[in-house]
Amino acid sequence: MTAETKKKLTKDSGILILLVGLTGAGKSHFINVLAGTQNTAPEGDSLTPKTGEVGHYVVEAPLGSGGGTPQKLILVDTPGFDGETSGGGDAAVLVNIFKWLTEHCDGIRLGGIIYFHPLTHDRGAVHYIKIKEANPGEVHETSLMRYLRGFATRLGQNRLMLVTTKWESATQWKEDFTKRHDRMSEVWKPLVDAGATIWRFPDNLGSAELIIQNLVKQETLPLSRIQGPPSQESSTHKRAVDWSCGLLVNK
Ligand SMILES: Nc1nc2c(ncn2[C@@H]2O[C@H](COP(=O)(O)OP(=O)(O)OP(=O)(O)O)[C@@H](O)[C@H]2O)c(=O)[nH]1
Ligand SMILES: [Mg+2]
Repeated sequence: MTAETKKKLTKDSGILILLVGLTGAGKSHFINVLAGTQNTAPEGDSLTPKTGEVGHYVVEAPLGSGGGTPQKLILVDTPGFDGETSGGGDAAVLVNIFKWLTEHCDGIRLGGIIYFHPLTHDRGAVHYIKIKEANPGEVHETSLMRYLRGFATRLGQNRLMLVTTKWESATQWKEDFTKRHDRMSEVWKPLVDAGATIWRFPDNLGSAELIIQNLVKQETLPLSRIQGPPSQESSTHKRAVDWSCGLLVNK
């Protein structure tokens, strides 16, 4: 397992998997579980956002029960949504992701995107939907939900994995987290309708491997699937902003 920063990532480097999610949801922790170490990707404490910049880690893809040829995974760790580490909120996180992909990748194939949500967030649905008190029947999606729907739509079936984390905290909460997970599944229905799938990560290697195996058993995709067609715009920043705005457009 290594953190590599200089060489461009090509189709021979491995399969790229993008890890995104709320700050503190456990993106970096997931990498460490897969790597079998505690400090490959720096994890945060319980109070402050940690990962401030996009970066990647290389791990061997877990082989399924049928064996197969060993492959490398390029796990891309990203700053958390709602973390405000870079200022500018979720849109700024997306702009950073686009810039990183543009600067560091040259032909690498995409396996998919894993999105993390911690069940410890009370009223976790607020990250995705808003319901007006005056009209409870009217549900509005947050921009985060619309970004995720943009990813799901562009990726197609089974490529956006929505993963609930921090299951073992349920014992301290004295609450059945299955209910929270099921509630999130209802909230995420528009994402599932767009092709996303929902998974549980009870903080062990087996469940991390299961999630990864279900991604990599499918054909890989060109990175352009999420980046969109080549733009005439010469400035990377402008292209990144156009891209993040494009994700908001419902298609
Ligand atoms: N109990 C439990 N703790 C977890 C789990 N995942 C992460 N943690 C802990 O939660 C804290 C935050 O995890 P990180 O992996 O740093 O979260 P992150 O999503 O990378 O957060 P940012 O880098 O701020 O975006 C750390 O103390 C982790 O050890 C989990 O599944 N269960
Ligand atoms: Mg992190």
